[in-house]
Amino acid sequence: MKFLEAEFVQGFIRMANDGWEQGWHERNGGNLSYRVKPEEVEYVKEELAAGQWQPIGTTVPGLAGEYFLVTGSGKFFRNVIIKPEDSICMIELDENGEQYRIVWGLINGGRPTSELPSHLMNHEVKKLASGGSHRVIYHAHTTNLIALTFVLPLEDEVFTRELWEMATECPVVFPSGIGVVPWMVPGGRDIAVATSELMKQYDVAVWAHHGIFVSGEDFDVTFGLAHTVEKAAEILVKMLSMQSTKRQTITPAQFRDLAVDFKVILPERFLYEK
Ligand code: 2HA
Ligand code: ZN
Repeated sequence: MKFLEAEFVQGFIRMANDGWEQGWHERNGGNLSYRVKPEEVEYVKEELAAGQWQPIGTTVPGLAGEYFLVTGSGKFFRNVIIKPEDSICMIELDENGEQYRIVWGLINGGRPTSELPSHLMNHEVKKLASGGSHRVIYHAHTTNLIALTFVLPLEDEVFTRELWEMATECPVVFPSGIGVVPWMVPGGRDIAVATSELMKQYDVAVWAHHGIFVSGEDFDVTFGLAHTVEKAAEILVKMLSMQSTKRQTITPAQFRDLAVDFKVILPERFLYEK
């Protein structure tokens, strides 16, 4: 029971359930991973049992020897809270970052998330870019953000600016903006490479006609980021449903004022004149 009582495991389960309750995880949609701290591995060490090494499908040397808690492929977020040992697993990576093995969970068989290459390549990028502070990668099927990928141009500048305008907190919560990945086949190395390229500069990417992909330091910040982006998307969907144009909005000059007071850097490329 110690494994399931560990704070990082409890935090992971709570976040998965929060996503389910938001309606972002129909059936087996979405996936979550957490880069476990050495002291957390130590805490549960006695309950780990190593399975067979398996290829990751990509190479992540920057994560060699690390442990991750991940949702299972084909598993339902809805079930994580009631049967975590069947729905999630902890994996260990080998010393080259080429293979993984399950060390806990998925007791009825199965594999880690189908998006494991995307998760690990993004963990590798964000670990480096954040000096090691980022630990959570989350993918969800956020309804309103997906809807917007049918009507907005698939450009980072447009998604960032339109969502910033929908709620004053947005530029403070995601000042570096949002990257947009065009429609791609999910689960493979190509979408992993395209996403990790964007995540070098952003903490949020949109997968066109598919969902959101976010990175953060802990469960609260990462869930909060997805929640904030999706809330802004919902406001934009509502606004566009009432009227195709805005009567008034937050202006580039007002964003610049906000940046000063809130001590954030808002790249000028998002503050274009319309
Ligand atoms: O089914 O969401 O992107 C899991 C997914 C794949
Ligand atoms: Zn998905």
